[in-house]
Amino acid sequence: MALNSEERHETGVKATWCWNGVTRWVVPALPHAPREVRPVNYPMTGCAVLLGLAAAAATRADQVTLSPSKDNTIFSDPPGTLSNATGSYLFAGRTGGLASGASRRALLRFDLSSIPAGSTVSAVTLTLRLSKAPRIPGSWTVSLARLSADWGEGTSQAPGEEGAGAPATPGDATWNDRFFGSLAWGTAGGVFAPTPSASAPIPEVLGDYVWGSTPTLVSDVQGWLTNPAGNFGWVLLGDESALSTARRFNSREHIDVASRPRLTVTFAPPPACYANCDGSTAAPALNVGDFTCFLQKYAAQEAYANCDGSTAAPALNVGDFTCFLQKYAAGCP
Ligand SMILES: [Ca+2]
Repeated sequence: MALNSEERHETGVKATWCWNGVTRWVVPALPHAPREVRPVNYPMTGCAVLLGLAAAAATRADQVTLSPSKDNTIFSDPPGTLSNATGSYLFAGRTGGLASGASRRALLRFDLSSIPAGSTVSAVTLTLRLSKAPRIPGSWTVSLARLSADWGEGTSQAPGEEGAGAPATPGDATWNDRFFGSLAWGTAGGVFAPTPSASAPIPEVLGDYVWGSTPTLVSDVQGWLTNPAGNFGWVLLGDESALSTARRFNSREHIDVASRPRLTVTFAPPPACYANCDGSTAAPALNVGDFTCFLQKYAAQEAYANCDGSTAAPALNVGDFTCFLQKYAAGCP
């Protein structure tokens, strides 16, 4: 079925009506014209085509898979000065009773600079390789929580299976310090968001595990794109309410590159012409939809909304509205 250019606008609205079995076309609202709704005689097969086009337009996305830029493990064992900066493994959860029942927490940060500024993130997943766990059948929850303070990866390296950690070196993250010897966490064990961004049940069976995309994971990464200086990564938390819940995952230093932590980010790059916020292709490229789009991205604190590129906090402010209006007035080629 041929579709004229108008029909490529506002496809999301059409999708709603398609589910009702009634296909209607919303004429793109012009700044000085009332919104008009008129029915069109598309059969449901035509509806499917429309939905397909909508999906194609909405999923014009790129994807990157990143290794951590740093990772480390902190250990609660007194006096809280153990670390494992350059080891092959990361740990999360509690040890068994014979090993004091102490907790381990892993820290991971990813450099997002390969994602174009102004991109809109749509999905984020983390994959870790479980390489050791107590031989007790059953799953324990392992969660990711956004860290609120920076931390270090020094030169410590735990021996053997690495579960006992190693004495921290200057600049290492430990249970007490985010930079050993110079800066304490403030709260021992790390400072992070009280609500996890993602959680997954991790059984004792070794292999790859994926923390699937959640709105909070997406907003974490989107926020870090907008404000890279606030990107301190996540803490990986095991279940610390019981003994023997610890899980060991391969780190960014593991010799098997394919088994290292992988963060996959799906994103839509910014439009070629900034003011064409919704990326519409039919004429006129600039219309009221771009204002709605800008407001939505501003409300969602997306990097795109930082039109003037300011770096002082808050990055998004009234200057971005002025900037958007100026770019809109200047038009698109
Ligand atoms: Ca490391």
